[in-house]
Amino acid sequence: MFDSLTDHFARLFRNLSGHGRISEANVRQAMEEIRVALLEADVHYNVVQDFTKKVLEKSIGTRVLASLQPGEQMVQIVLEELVNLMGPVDARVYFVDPPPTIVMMCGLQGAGKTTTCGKLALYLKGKGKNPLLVAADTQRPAAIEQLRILGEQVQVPVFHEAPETGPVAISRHAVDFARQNGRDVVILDTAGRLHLDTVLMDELRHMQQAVHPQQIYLVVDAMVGQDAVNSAKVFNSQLELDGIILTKFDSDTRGGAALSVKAITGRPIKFLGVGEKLQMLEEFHPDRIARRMLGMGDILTLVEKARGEITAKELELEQGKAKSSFTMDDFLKQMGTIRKMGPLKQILELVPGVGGLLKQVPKPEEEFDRTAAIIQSMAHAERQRPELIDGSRRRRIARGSGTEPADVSQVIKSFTMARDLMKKNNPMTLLSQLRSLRASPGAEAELAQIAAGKAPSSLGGGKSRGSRLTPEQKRRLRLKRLRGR
Ligand SMILES: Nc1nc2c(ncn2[C@@H]2O[C@H](COP(=O)(O)OP(=O)(O)OP(=O)(O)O)[C@@H](O)[C@H]2O)c(=O)[nH]1
Ligand SMILES: [Mg+2]
Repeated sequence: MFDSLTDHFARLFRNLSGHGRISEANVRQAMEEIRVALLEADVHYNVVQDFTKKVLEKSIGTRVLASLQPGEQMVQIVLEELVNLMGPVDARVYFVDPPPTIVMMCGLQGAGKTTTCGKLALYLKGKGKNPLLVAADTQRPAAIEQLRILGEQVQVPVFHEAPETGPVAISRHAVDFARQNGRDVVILDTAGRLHLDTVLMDELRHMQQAVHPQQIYLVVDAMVGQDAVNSAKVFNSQLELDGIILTKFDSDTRGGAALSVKAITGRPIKFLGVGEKLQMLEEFHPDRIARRMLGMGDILTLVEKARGEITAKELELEQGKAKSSFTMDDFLKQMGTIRKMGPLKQILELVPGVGGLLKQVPKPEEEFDRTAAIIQSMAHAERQRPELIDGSRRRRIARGSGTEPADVSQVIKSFTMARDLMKKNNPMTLLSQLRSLRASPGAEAELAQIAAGKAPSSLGGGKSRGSRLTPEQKRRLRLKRLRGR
């Protein structure tokens, strides 16, 4: 996700932090670099101009120029302005009383409307709602079947009628059905068109007039960039959108659509689609995305993902292990749990300070698989007590797993570090930390600090309390983390 943008920012802040103080000329030069980075990320020209102007105004004030930590101050200003650019947004869906709340999904062909209907149904079910999916795309015969299958997967009923009935009548009938059957949210899947045309807009407007949806969401493919933003503007002028759902955010999007769409259309992004699977819908939080763009990680989202995957039983087992003996087998299991949370690259990007490291491990899945193969090639006793592994055992394990002895050493080293971390500094394991973070009342503030790169102690970054670093050393360490190295 926005690799190039993050790279640009990292380089820039690294340069700035090299100076004890910075001059107005330094700030202006940095702004020029930010301008280029944003344009390359396919952010709308007007948005870039406006953004750089705002950052520049703030930066040439005393806050940066008179500061002893100009680089950090500048990062903070850029962060604030990125957040302002994408927000504010309330990611919640509003429900009407009496029900049902009607949500209409619209967008160009292939943007991800039907998939997003399924995702939203699952998300709302998680919020205790009883949604009804409606196949109001009568253009493509296969569309009804596609929605029916999705409905089955998320266990939400799908209302459909013969295509000849037409989308307007189908929508009306669906709302009646929902009223009579206690379905409190109606999600209308509509037809897409290759281009914006009056037929599409007329159809959507007729549906709107027939059932008065309380929420109209435009589904936009993040990969399309600028063009997507332009089409969003047209949709908004015709339909008065309530929000935008940006899909395919897991692909190699440059970030342009995410950064431009609010400024251009005045409508906020409400959700992000981050994968084809139905649980891969994230609420949109501008501060979290801005942090990811700056390579600062996103602990809050990480915690939310962990919440879904870590079972109480796993946690109990792990905590027991942390107290007694943590073995290679446990290490393997822990890796398996993290893998379940989603594509590793996506997960790792959320960890503060890890963004930059990903460059060195372009395919973390393969790295995980290799580690697993190495552990699986160890004898039972070796997994319990890796200190048994001497030179000849190491060569045997390497042969067995198709790796090099140095790889085996590396795995043992990572394992030892993880084990020591649990025993000494962090009595709580990684998984239990993720779980406990959400449970404690002050967690949000603590996490915001961690996410700001201040003290990622909970993820094994070392404790800041009680350390004997000088303020200058601490400052350097913080900057290093901010830069994701
Ligand atoms: N990687 C990724 N793929 C997605 C995401 N959302 C949707 N897709 C894929 O995009 C393709 C099109 O999705 P659909 O939901 O059929 O799109 P649509 O807008 O309903 O398409 P039409 O009804 O033909 O206009 C499918 O292959 C989906 O799996 C996402 O967030 N990430
Ligand atoms: Mg569709």
